[in-house]
Amino acid sequence: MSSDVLKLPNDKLEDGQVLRLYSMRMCPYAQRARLMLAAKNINYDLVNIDLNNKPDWFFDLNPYGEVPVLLHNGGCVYESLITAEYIEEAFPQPKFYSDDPLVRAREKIYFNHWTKKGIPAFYSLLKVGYPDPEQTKRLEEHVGIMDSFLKKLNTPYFHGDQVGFPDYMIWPWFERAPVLKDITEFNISPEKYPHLSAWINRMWKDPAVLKCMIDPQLMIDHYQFYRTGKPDFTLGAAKPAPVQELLENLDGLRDPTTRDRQK
Ligand SMILES: N[C@@H](CCC(=O)N[C@@H](CS)C(=O)NCC(=O)O)C(=O)O
Repeated sequence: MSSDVLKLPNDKLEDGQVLRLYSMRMCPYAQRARLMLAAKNINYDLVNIDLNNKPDWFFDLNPYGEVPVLLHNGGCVYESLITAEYIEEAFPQPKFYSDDPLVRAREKIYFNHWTKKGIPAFYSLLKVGYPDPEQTKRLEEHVGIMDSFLKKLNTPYFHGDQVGFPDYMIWPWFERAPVLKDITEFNISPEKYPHLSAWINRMWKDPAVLKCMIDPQLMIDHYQFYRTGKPDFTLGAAKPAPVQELLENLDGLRDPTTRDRQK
């Protein structure tokens, strides 16, 4: 699995690989797909896209120009939740969604809440980059709701007694909790969020979580850049990223709105 060679959509898959995922190392949305693939032990071709230099053909795959994008059986799927659901359905064993429609609906409520309310609050605070009281309160509310879901469920995971689909959909942002704490002092303490804290500790023991874990230093470096509006998406690539040079030229950073197609 070589992730530093940019492969075109019609490039042949290597023997033993069944699909290709376009990703970006630090992307939590792409991590949703990576977690599902890891949990199901599926071989795939991982290709990281430099989101500052997207090839034109990438927009043919996903008009939003975002990762993750999954290629399988001549088709193309994007949007992380849809992609993860596709993986669950296309590779049904082992199963990570419940067969019971009511349980499945409830599980969707959990990750839907996190996606619609928690994630925007997470990024608003991260972008401020210091312990802003208003944004902290907003995030506390939604992290609190996630804690109360688990409390009401009274099971170790959002999926029940075992890790499952909702857990993997929510996890990537909680893996980033230490970075958020580092930058904004937002703390998911066991005193304030006992159920969620216990879930985080359990999730850290999951083999798929460990397999998809992002180097914490890489994550810290990424989010420092992220706050400047000009993240370096090649951090951690086989070729060393020019971190020092970028840091020295912060004033000259391109406006993030110009992040677009490769010329
Ligand atoms: N709603 C999308 C969001 C995906 C997303 O925002 N991905 C980011 C990377 S973490 C991206 O590709 N951004 C494009 C860019 O920065 O130009 C999903 O769930 O897949």
